Amino acid sequence: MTQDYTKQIHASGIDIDNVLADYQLAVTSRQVSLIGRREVMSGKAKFGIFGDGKELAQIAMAKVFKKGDFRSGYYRDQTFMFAKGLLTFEQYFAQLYAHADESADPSSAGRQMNNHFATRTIDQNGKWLNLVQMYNSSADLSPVGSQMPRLVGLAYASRIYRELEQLQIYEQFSERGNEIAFGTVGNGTCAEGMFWESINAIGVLKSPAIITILDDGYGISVPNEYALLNQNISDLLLGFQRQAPNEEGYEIFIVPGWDYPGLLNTFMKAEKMTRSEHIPSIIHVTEVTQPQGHSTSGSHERYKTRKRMEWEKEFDCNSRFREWILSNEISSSDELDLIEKRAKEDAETARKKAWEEYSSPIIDEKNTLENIIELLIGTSLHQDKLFNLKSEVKSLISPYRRDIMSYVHKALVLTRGEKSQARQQLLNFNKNYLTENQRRYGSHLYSEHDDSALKVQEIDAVYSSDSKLVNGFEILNACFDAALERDPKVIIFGQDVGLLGGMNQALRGLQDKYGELRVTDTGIRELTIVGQAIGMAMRGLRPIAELQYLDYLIYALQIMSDDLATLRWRTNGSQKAPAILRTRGHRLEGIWHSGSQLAGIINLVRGMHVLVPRNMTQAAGFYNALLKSEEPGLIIEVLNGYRIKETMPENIGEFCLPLGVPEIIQPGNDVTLVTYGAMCRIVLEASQSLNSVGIKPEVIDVRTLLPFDIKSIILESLRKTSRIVFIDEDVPGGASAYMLQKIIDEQGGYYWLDSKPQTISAKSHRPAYGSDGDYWSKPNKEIVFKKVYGIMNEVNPIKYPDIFSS
Ligand SMILES: Cc1ncc(C[n+]2csc(CCOP(=O)(O)OP(=O)(O)O)c2C)c(N)n1
Repeated sequence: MTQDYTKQIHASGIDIDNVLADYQLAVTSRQVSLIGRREVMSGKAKFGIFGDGKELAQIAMAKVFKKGDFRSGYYRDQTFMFAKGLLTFEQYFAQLYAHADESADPSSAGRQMNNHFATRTIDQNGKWLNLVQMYNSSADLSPVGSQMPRLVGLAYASRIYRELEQLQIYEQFSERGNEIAFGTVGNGTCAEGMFWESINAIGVLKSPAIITILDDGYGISVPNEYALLNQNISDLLLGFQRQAPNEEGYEIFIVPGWDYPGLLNTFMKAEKMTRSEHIPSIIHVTEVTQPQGHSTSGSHERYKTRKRMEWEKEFDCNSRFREWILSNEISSSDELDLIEKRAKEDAETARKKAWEEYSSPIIDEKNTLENIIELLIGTSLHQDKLFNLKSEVKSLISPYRRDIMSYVHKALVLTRGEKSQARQQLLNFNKNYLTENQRRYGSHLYSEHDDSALKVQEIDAVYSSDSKLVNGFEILNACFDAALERDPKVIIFGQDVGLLGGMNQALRGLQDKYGELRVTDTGIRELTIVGQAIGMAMRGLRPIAELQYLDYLIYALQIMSDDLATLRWRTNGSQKAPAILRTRGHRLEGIWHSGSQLAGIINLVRGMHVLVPRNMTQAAGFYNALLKSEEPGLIIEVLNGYRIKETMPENIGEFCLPLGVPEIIQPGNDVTLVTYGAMCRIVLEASQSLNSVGIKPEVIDVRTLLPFDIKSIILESLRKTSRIVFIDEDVPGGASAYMLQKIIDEQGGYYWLDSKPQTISAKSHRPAYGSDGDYWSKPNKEIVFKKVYGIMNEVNPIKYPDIFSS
């Protein structure tokens, strides 16, 4: 059997001489796992999760992973990362220690916990690198299964690049779609819905993915019998298996995780077929072990039987590998002992170096503070207390920066009211330290480069005497037509967008004009529609993904929040995914067609732009702006605006609206009314009624919730009116409270107030069905009138006598 494998390996071109190098890697990777756990237990790191027991499968995967390929994996993949040269042992430890420096932890600069990997796809200026010349790893996530939705897009991008002739010129992103997207996932995670949705989507999209399921029988302490029907994931997946070579579906492979030649052979077979024919594969790696248990948060002796523990020892992949090498006489036990010894030394050397590099700059900072306190002692009235403070600082052995900050704070409080050169030094240290650390942990939430949506130049819409009055949807239709024409990387997809042209006809005729791959229908799978967009955008495409209604966006909110919104930040600005999400909401009928859960959304997707245009022309201006930038954004169109007439701009494909700049849609002096989206129309109507009783509100459309009023236009208005009301259709305390906080607290609006700031929102319950249900659930023009009139009545009861209670 073994001899057969060996022959096959020879026949397939894999160099058997690499076996010892593989062994060395496997045992060194094991060593760093062991040391990693020890470091956590000794308190030098917060938490550790490791790839022990999974070494061989990852070595096999690494052998077939080529330049241009993408990994979308999970926290067990350290051996793969080592094997491809994407991670050094030192970097592995640096991440464990949370070394907040990109040169030490290139995956996240200390922002992500250990074993969360990423490789740079953009340069220091935010520009795309040549992805086909690199091994690529999309940035990992902790929520299990979340690597799957974007895998859909990473794989589908290869199909798009292969089949769309116009894309052949983008050589930095793809070599004719030859790239494979490699997913890795644990067996426990296969009980997640997003796993199944992604598997189905990849199959339907005929995309070149290889999904490796590392099956160690447990998800933390829960064995497969509680998680998977029949306890066997490859059995469950049989329905996805293609029945004949020319049929659709997956090729499914099963191989034990301790079988080195078997793994090499399986990955080779899968890779060959997937790469050349774009047939997705699933590799179920069985009989995998977890020698140190799940993570540092518990010990597996508590939930594994003695029998299982013995079995895990016997089937440990590294021990089996050693036996295989010896039985095939590839090496001697002396030589293997030597390799193991070297592995220990290498791992220990890397640990030591990583710790020194992590701790020495912090020690330097501590020393600087000590020196400043020493100087303060010479000049302060509180010498004794400062002396004690200095001793405390000195005694910090492995300080965190938070300790240093805390002592700076104490010293500043102690020396309050004093003036000296030493205190000035302390103040400077404080200021610089705050700035440095805010940057260290807070930079790159949004783009800081030329691809920022905030840097897109505003271009006015141009109209002429010939400009036509058309339905709102026709404006969008022309905008998307221009975008598809302009940039072959623009790909639009979602439910009913292809053949039907969208539920609201904004894409009518565009599939006919640009073909099925540019404007495409998808299944009903909001989560993976967004995942598809994320993965495609990570590979340089410009997806516009449609979610049919705002209410259904909640299905995708997890991945928007955890993956798309955090990507740039969690990689410290080394990856981006400029995906545009499109949906519609605000007002129609019923619970699930009129939701406006904006606070929920904007609180969860910091890192994305959230735009809420009041009409389709504004929406078009925002699509154009986002497409000129390379940042992710969500545009929420107004559901009942598609048939309202608007004038078609002459430059529909070019004009751009600025983000973060509200628009005064009705000037006035008495009270500032701040709103957005569909509420603009209602507030304008209320405003007309208010005009009739002598009140002139200034109505402002905020237009974008993220970013929010970066030019303080609302504050300017408030300075004039001294009164303000925030109005929207979210629940009480929702996005209206967000707007209030921005202006009153953040921008200091409280200073200009002569009346209590107020909010008008929908009711706490969900919107009821029908016109009456809508009226009694959402804010209407009478409510707006009443509230604003009430404010003016309080100001001047003679001029504005009470209407509603007496
Ligand atoms: C969505 C989510 N739920 C729970 C967790 C906590 N958690 C972390 S790892 C893990 C077990 C995953 O098991 P499996 O997929 O078999 O992978 P393994 O760790 O065994 O390799 C769980 C439940 C999580 N990270 N994400």
